[in-house]
Amino acid sequence: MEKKAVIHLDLDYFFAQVEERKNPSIFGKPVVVCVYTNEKEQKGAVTTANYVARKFGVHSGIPITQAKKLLNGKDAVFLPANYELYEEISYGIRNILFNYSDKIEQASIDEFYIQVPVKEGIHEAEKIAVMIKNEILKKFKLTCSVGIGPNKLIAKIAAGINKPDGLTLVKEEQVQDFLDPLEVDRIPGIGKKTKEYLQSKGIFTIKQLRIADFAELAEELGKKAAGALREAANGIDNSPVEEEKQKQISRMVTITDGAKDALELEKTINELSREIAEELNRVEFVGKVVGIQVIDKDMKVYNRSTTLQSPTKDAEIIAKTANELCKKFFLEKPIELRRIGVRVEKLETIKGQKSLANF
Ligand code: DCP
Ligand code: CA
Ligand code: CA
Repeated sequence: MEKKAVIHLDLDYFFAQVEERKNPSIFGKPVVVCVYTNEKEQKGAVTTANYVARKFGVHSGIPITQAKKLLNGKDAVFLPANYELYEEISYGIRNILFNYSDKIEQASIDEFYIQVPVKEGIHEAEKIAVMIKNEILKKFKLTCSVGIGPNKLIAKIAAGINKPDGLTLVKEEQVQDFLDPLEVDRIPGIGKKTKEYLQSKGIFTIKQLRIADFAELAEELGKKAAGALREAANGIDNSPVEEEKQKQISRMVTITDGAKDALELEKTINELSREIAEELNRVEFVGKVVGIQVIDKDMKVYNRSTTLQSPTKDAEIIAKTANELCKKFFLEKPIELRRIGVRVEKLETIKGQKSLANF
């Protein structure tokens, strides 16, 4: 059987880090990203804060009023959450990951599992993780923390060990030594309540959990929950990286200085469209939505798309639609282009479409 490793990737202080990149003048100050429920009274909750703000006790979920008290006189910056931007960057990062593996599971807006084959050993996965980190840093100027392990559980726990900008590798034979000294709430799913319960039983570390009296835990937590804890404490996790069905096919290129005029850009879009059409033909899919992604010199990402009359895999239709989107975009936003991408989404199988047509 082919050997595999799992990489878990989690962006560091995601919303706040994006805000720092967008506005470098706030770097170094406490930054708090908020969701306001009442704009006037400035009420609401903190979505996240950068590490400078965290030193003063600010963290996700606390009321904004409390954060303001904690940061009183600290020259802190309070910003409203800009979900559209975070989603776009999340989408861009996902696209980067597909260059390294096609087995990708997005676990949240800033978290991904990436399964990679390793023939020679897990160090191959480490190399891939380093390349991914570098590419995300280069393209989005964002740091992330990654964990590499024999399964999703170990990769996820490892990613949380050295934040920010961390990289933690746990080999199969190191799993138990890695887990044993950690506190029980490093195991995903162990929240405050379970932690307190376990502590009341004298169980603080994963090792203590591993050797605890299972019958006693099962009696109080239920057999299923206790069983899950025991498996986790032993580093066992057989859950697969849930590969999403391919939702889109995209191609992207960096624009060199010579290719900035409209004609050059059109040629580039035609070429990308041709590549996408080839891929659609290969996998026997057609798509109903054609989109473009434009990234400007400050890494700002823009997406535009159109729904077609009927699904296609035709290079000319894709190219024509993408070129129209592009022209419209540049009329509305004359930005300095760095990268351009074309994508086809809302994919369906040609077979499925045929049977629909025959119906
Ligand atoms: N988030 C939120 N409300 C929460 C928790 C998180 O809105 N209660 C948002 C803001 C975070 C993003 O989700 O930036 C990712 O959550 P994480 O838990 O991964 O936290 P961060 O990325 O902010 O920080 P860390 O560096 O600890 O991963
Ligand atoms: Ca994060
Ligand atoms: Ca996260």
